[in-house]
Amino acid sequence: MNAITRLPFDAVELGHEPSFASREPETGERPRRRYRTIWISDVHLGTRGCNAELLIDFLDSTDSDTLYLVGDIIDGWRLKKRFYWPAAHNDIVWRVLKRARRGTRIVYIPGNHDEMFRQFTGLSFGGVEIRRKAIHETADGRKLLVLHGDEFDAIMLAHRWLAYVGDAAYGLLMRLNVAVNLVRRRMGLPYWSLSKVAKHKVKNAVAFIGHFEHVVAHEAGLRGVDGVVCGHIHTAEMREIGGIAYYNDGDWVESCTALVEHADGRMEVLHWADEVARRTAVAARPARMAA
Ligand SMILES: [Mn+2]
Repeated sequence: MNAITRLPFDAVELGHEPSFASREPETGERPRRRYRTIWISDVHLGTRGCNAELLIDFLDSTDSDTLYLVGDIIDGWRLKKRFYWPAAHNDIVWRVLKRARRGTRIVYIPGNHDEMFRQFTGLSFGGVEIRRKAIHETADGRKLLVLHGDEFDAIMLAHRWLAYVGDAAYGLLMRLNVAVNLVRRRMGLPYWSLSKVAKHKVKNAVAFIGHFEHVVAHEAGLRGVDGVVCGHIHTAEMREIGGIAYYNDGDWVESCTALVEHADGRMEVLHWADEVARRTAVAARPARMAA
């Protein structure tokens, strides 16, 4: 193995494009699924919880006219405490910037974990527009308010004690989730969200999520839009609440989900771990039959 090809800084000095990771970027083996719009949020780059591999796979498998990054993309809180930045996290930034260069409109709405970027609201970097919130018009003419969702935390004050108690338990659960999936991957099993299962079993968490959804939909209704797209609570959803379409694109820590708009304005939540599991099952079938 040639050492130079593995060191991006040597490559820069030699005048080549820096190769950020051990794998070839954007191999393009699969045809990309085309959507009108894609929303992703709560990626939490800079933490061990981020499922970078699945997100890279998603970015390499899809394309869209517009991509919304709906907050908590980079976890500045965690990075401040402890610097963690593996090559795969660079790969994600690289892919997003390359998308902008290919002509995708990219709107970045920072959340509470990447609030340091909020000071750049109204500016544009490398073709990425930074906004506090946005109004998206769907192909079927509906107006959707797009925001991260932490702006409703104040209204959710009644649930603060739960958030506080929940935080410690949540951290432990996340570490467990990483450990469980490390073992699963070694055993050749697909990604499985422990926290997703646990969270849906905890009644309080369900009540909290339900309350958040109602608050967000109500606030969106007051602003005269047809619907709202947010993230923040790491729970993908798509439903009607009081005449308002509530969409949540989920996250890439627990559920690995994205919200997409098809060419005709139809919306869908994609569960990427399931998509990958399905693809590998299909690929493995002939081998299993031969054995
Ligand atoms: Mn958040």
